[in-house]
Amino acid sequence: MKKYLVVLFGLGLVFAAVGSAQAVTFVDVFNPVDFLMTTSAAADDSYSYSHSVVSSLDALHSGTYGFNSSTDAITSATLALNLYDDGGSGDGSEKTDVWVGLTLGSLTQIEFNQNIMSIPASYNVLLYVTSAGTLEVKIDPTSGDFYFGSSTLTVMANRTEPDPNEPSDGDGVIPEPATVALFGLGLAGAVIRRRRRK
Ligand SMILES: [Ca+2]
Ligand SMILES: [Ca+2]
Repeated sequence: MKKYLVVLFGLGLVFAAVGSAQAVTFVDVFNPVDFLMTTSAAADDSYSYSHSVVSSLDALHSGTYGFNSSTDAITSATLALNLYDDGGSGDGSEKTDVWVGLTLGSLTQIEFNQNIMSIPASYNVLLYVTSAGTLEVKIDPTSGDFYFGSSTLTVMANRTEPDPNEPSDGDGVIPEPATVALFGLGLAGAVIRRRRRK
């Protein structure tokens, strides 16, 4: 009998874990027509754009959306950039800075004058993706010329579904812990009294 109880208890834990939180993945691909990025001493040669995993921002975006800040806790976020050389003169020295952040006015530099052939497959941007599921990105070329192909933001989160048994507002009565404790004490007292009578 004890064995069965342990097994049932274990199953209960498994179901509780599955029922409370579920891993979900959201992807936003920003894919404009590829364009040449060049360095210019005279003008601002940077290019900025937005990512969101809440819903598609416009026709240049595609992916799997539906991030909900009220149920989803972000566990990881990565940014993958597709930058490639144009095959022109002076090739091999194409370099860029990369900035990310909450708003265009408060960006953090995550790449410094890096050759585009050497940039990582993806950047960890967990610190910079807002709890709202958005990210601003700025690509700022520092040397040579190269193409911007696309940019992909992948966000993983734990989704906690609201408990259907739990009343959403004040119309259901949830016993307070103190009330429950008093009730428990009362039961224990009744059991002891009954035993003493025997
Ligand atoms: Ca080039
Ligand atoms: Ca493209």
